[in-house]
Amino acid sequence: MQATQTIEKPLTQVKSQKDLHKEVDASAAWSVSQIEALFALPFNELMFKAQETHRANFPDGDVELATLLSIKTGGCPEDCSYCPQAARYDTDVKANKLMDLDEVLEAARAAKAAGSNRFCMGAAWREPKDRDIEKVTAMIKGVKALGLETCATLGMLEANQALALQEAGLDFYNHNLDTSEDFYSSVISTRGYQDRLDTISNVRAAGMSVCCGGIVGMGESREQRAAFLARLANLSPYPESVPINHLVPVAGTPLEDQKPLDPLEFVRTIAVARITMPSARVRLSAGRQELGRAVQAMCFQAGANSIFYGEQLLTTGNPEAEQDRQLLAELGLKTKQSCKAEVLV
Ligand code: SAM
Ligand code: DTB
Ligand code: SF4
Repeated sequence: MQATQTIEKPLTQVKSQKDLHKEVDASAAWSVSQIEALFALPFNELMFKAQETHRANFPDGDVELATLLSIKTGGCPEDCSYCPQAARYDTDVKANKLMDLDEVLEAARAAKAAGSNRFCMGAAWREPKDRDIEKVTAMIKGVKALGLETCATLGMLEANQALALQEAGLDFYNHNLDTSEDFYSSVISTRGYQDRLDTISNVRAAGMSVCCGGIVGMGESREQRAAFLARLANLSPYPESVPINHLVPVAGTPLEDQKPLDPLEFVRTIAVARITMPSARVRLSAGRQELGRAVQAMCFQAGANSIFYGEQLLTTGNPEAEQDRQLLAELGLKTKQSCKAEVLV
């Protein structure tokens, strides 16, 4: 049984990110009711706690820039209700084959030139075949050699596939829990929650960092949002990167008419993610265009310290890079320094 943690847990002193991550993880365990209690705090109280946690864990206060590239778009056999890439929904997305290595590297070079820290390659697969893994490992090696952090999101992974990606130099694997376990079955039926947890544990066992978050605003209750964050925060250790997507309701998907979540509830969700996963990079992900500048500014105050950067997510739009640079500059936010180029052996 996991130990519980009070909301009043004292802040950890400033230490290296790696130490903090291990230390916090050892004692972290959140009940759904504790997380609901955070959600229920007066707004300013919640924001204050989130800021305190953020400052104690990220003294540099920088924002990470991650650029996405859809290396294999559309035609996916899964039925995720939010996703424009599912073959069964009549959306504007056309299915494409896996991109060539050269095209991927060209996009990665452009991302690097625009100041990106991380390059994340996404594929609309239920799970990759072994021959896909071979092609993606060449991409990972090439992107890594440019001096970018690498991330991939290719669907479910077997242990040997995770190992092959890690050996190629993959730093992060993105695989989302997406929502709470009890809401999950109303969103996706073609694979289960446990399948997701199994992939995450294969990624960990292979020695890669985990990028795992989800989507809010799909019609879930606050309690279900709290349960979703509890699952993330209680992963042992909790993910190093936590993308929080706001649903982008795409025409043709079952969620096309979903009413948007109250923006303040979205900001609360970011704050609660920051408090419960103090040393994780909390990424303001899909849906930023719809949020607008003021809500995004509140999200940064609430502890978001990463964004998807570049005018395209996978198939939907994102703010222009220049617009984001201006927003960050206006808010006086620094961007994370890019990691150094690595020499391929
Ligand atoms: N096929 C792989 C998978 O499902 O893991 C990787 C790509 S999938 C598009 C990655 C994530 O994008 C999903 O888990 C979901 O959280 C997010 N996503 C997809 N469509 C979205 C939408 N319309 N709005 C917000 N987030 C979305
Ligand atoms: C994540 O959590 N969000 C990104 C990334 N991981 C792969 C994807 C967002 C996709 C939004 C819809 C689209 O552009 O197709
Ligand atoms: Fe396929 Fe991933 Fe979209 Fe689900 S979220 S339909 S698995 S591409």
